[in-house]
Amino acid sequence: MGLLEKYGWNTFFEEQYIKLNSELQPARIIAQYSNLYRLITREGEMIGENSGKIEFNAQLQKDLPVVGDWVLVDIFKDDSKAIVHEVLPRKTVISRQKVGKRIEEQTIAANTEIVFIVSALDNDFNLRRIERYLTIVHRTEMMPVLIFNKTDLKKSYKKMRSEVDRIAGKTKQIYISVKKKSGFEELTPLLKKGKTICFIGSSGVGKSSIINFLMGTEVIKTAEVREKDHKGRHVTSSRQMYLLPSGAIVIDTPGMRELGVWAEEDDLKDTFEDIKKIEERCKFHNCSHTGEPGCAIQNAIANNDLSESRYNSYLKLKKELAYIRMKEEGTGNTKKRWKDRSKEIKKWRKEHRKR
Ligand SMILES: Nc1nc2c(ncn2[C@@H]2O[C@H](COP(=O)(O)OP(=O)(O)O)[C@@H](O)[C@H]2O)c(=O)[nH]1
Ligand SMILES: [Mg+2]
Ligand SMILES: [Zn+2]
Repeated sequence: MGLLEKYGWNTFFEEQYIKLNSELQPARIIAQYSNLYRLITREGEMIGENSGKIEFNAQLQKDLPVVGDWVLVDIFKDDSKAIVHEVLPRKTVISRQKVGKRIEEQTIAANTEIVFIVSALDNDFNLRRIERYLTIVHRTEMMPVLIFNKTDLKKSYKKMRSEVDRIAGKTKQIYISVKKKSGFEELTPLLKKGKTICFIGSSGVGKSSIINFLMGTEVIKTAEVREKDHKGRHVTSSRQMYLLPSGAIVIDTPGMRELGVWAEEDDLKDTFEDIKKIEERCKFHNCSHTGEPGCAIQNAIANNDLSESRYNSYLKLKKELAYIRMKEEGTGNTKKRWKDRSKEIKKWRKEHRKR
């Protein structure tokens, strides 16, 4: 098996590549730094950077390569360096909403099959946040799995588990403790050779600890490749891919303090399947659930079949997503974007001349 195949290269990407009839070589982005990448080529691991053209043509962050992407590169053998010229079409991509005022999609990782949404059974445990994570995964073709770490902190997590049961729908739940090395018999069957799994979740829930445990060594603390940034300080990549002994490929991502959901209203139907079902039973087809007679939602809340906080969470997300859509459709936005983008390109060029 070649190196690329080990890192998930398959017929889907092979076909895209053949169609392009390119002289460039395929490579996978395995780590991202501010201006550089680490990538796997047929000839081994290399440092890579974007060509000026790819930077110039990218109008938005989502047009640029991200961890997990398959790209086409030109290799300079002497210094094991590669120039990224093109991104192959993505099979899947997981995105969030960019932090900041501007409404923009921010890609987290590309070409992954499964997403582990990691939470911890500590004071930070939050059902509403889990609903947000589920929504960004439901938007994609990927399979979400809910991982609950730090079971060792609770004498019993029965109550938490029953709360999760009420929001998880069909999504698989796995309860583990890295500290006690327990619960992994449920998780390991998912770590299939050649399949890519992305870990997401708040900072501190144990994503990196789980990956270290699965790797069998402390890769994340000890093997972080450091790149000098232009100020001479050391920076470490926060998005990085690891090849597990099982042959599965995992992507560690930095914790997100606040998750901006990037989705469409329609994506909520998977996260809130229960609410959608209840709504169908309202007497009036266009019921607003705010006091109409025969309202199934209000009835369900009164009977405690539906928790009010879950319903409010649904309404809040719906509002947020409607806002994103409105902003996206707003004219003038694209022009402004283009202006911001050319500023970024100028900055990028300046930095590159320095090096
Ligand atoms: N009690 C307990 N602590 C854990 C467990 N797994 C990880 N931790 C601790 O949680 C903290 C955050 O872990 P880390 O892997 O850095 O989280 P990340 O930010 O999601 O990558 C560290 O201090 C870990 O030692 C566990 O199963 N039980
Ligand atoms: Mg981490
Ligand atoms: Zn109703």
